[in-house]
This record gives sequence, structure tokens and C-alpha cells, in this order.
Amino acid sequence: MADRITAARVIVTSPGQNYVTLKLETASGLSGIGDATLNGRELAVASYLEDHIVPMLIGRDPARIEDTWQYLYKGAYWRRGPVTMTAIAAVDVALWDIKAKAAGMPLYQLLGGASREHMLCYTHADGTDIAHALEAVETKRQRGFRAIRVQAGVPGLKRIYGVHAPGESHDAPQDAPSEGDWDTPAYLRLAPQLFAAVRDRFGPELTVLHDAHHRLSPNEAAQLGRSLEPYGLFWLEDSVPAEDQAAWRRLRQMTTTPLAVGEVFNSIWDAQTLITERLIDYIRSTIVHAGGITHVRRIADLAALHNVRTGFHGAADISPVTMGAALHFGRWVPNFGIQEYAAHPAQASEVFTWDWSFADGYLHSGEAPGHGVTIDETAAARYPYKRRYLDVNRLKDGTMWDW
Ligand code: GCO
Ligand code: MG
Repeated sequence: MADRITAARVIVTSPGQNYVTLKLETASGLSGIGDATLNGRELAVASYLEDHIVPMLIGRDPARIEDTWQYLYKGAYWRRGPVTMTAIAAVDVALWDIKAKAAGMPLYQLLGGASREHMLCYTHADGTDIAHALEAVETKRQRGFRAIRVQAGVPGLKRIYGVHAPGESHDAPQDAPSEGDWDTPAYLRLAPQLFAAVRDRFGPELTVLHDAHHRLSPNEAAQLGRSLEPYGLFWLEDSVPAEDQAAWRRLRQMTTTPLAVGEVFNSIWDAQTLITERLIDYIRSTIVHAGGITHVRRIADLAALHNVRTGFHGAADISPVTMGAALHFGRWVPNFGIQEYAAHPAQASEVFTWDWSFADGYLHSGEAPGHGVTIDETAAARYPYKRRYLDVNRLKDGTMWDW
């Protein structure tokens, strides 16, 4: 007899970072979890799940992953969007977790088995200036990382993107976003100096990456890409706004620096032109924000046909659950490129347990049945939700800019 879903709970917790997790339980005693974290808009997804999806899940056969995906996607009528696709992803990943546990297999086996034993990952090195960025690179190298994203503060600006000012709390509740400032010409002067210094100190072999966070025009991005060509970046990420496909077409003609984009995408349709016209080298859409394993598998397959590789988003707001799912996916996906890995806050390990691990520059999926990540609901309750926002950014004259 088919198993059925008997319980579905949304767990919102903030162990140093807000995380939203969906837990499903079945009549046969299995359970599975999926990540539903949408940084800065967490409660919208929690409500979407609790108020609209959970009631539909009770009684469904957990084995019918594809049908459930189509039911939630087509059934909503209002397709796509980060809230909808994150909610669908949470259900999808929890169902894959359950199916793999029911089979007694690590999830990558269900996807088609291992294409590799471990996944190359990159982490972040940020410094308030070039000298501090080089120190941060050295620290990460000593921890075993072989690939490092390097960002440095731009002279005259308050902060490096994504990095809070000294003394500013990372997890105090907020009623409004922090504000950063931005100066494109100053940034375009700094970036080649930064990577010249990185190559000078660490030599040609270190794998280096850089993220421009959607702040440039195609022409500015082309100047940046060209000025970085001598330093052989693994990729330049999010140089122009992700949704401006014509901008990518222009940029692609103007630089040979490899290009990555997609952390803000939530469906294959966001990436279709970029992939099929081969305007990018790496697609960053990850499981939690792009409809789960069921949908990201379609994106990865389209990418494989066009010689585009994966490079999934893995900042600290990508919960340990998505990291587990992404590493099982990465174990299988033939066109794997790299996995981002910025460590989670220390308290996250009180709430989640995970079977994946890092050693010597690589991430390992683990061999436990399912995706290998669990949540302790009692520990989660010790860390109530705190309203937090992603930063916003303004030009020096006050104009709102991309962050
Ligand atoms: C990255 C990202 C992050 C995001 C953050 C959004 O490449 O890791 O750009 O810094 O901004 O994860 O929630
Ligand atoms: Mg990024």
C-alpha cells in the first residue's frame, strides 16, 4: 500500500542566521526535511507553506515527487517567483529525502549514482583593503581551500559588499536594511589591483573568483572582465543585472573572462536564453530558490547540452539542508563546475546535524540515506526568528543602486 504524508511542519529558527525548514512525516514512520529559506523575506515562504501548501500535502503519497511538483507548480496558476519556487523546493527536497531513506540509499544514488567522489568548493576572503584581503586569502588557504572568492573594500566607501562594518551585529533584529554606498569608477580601478596583488603573492595556481553583485552596465562589466583577463579568474559573477539578457549578450562579445550568474534565478526560464545562447559559463541557480532537485535537474541538463557547468550558490543563508541536497546533486551531475561554501554560523550546528563534510578543498556528500541532514526542533525553538534584511546600496548622491 502506498505510504502517505501524515504531518508537515514549518520550523523557523535563527541560530545566527534565519532558516526556514519544512519537515514531512509519513504513515510508515519516515521523515524528510527541505530548506525554505529566502534571505530577508523568510516569513513570506513560511506563510506560503503553512497557509497554502501544508493542507494539500496531508494524505498525499510521498513517492510521487514529480506529480507533487507539477501539482504545486501548475496548480498555483501563478507560476514562478522566488516565494513560490522556494516553497516548492522545500517540499521537493523533503520528498527526495524520504524517497532515498525509503530506498536505504544516499540521495545521489537515486539521481544516477556518483560521477565523482568529492566536489571542489570555493569560499570567501574579504578585506577592508587589498592588504587585509590578502591576509584573508592566506587564512582560507591555511584552512585547506583551493578556490577563493576575493573581495576588497573600495577606497572611499563604507564597506565591502556583504560584509558588515566593524562592531555592527550580524544577527540583531532590524526594522530596516543597513545602507551601503557605491562608486563604480573607484571599484573598476581597484579590482585589477586586487587581483594583481593576489597573483603576485599566491602565484598562478590558486583558483580565484570575484562577485560584482549586479552593479555594472555591460560596458563597465566588459572593462572589468578585460582588466581581469591577465589574472585568469575561474569566474566573474553577477557583473550586470541578472535579468538583463541583452546585457549578457553584449558582455559576452567583449571579454574572455568566464561568466557566472543565477543565484537570484528561480526557474529554468530565467536562464534559458543565457544557457542556450552560451552567454555564460556557470549557472548558479540553486536547489532552494529554483524549485528543488526536480527543477534544478532540468536546468543542469539544459546547461550540459550547451557546455555550461554548475556553480551553485552556497552563502551562509543557504541552510545546511540545501548544502546537503546540493552535494548529493553535485556528486551526480555530469556538468558539475564548483560549489560555493561559506561556513554557517556556529550555532547552526546545534539545530542541524549533517553528514556532509569539508576536507582539503573539497566537499563530501556523506553516505547516509537521504540527504543526510536533520533538524532538532527543540534546539530550533531556542533561537526564535529575528527580522533581518539584506543590505541596500546607494550611489554617493543618494540614488538607490543594485546590491
Ligand atoms: C554569494 C552571494 C551572497 C548573497 C546572499 C543573498 O555569491 O554568495 O552574492 O553574498 O548576496 O547569499 O542572500
Ligand atoms: Mg553572489
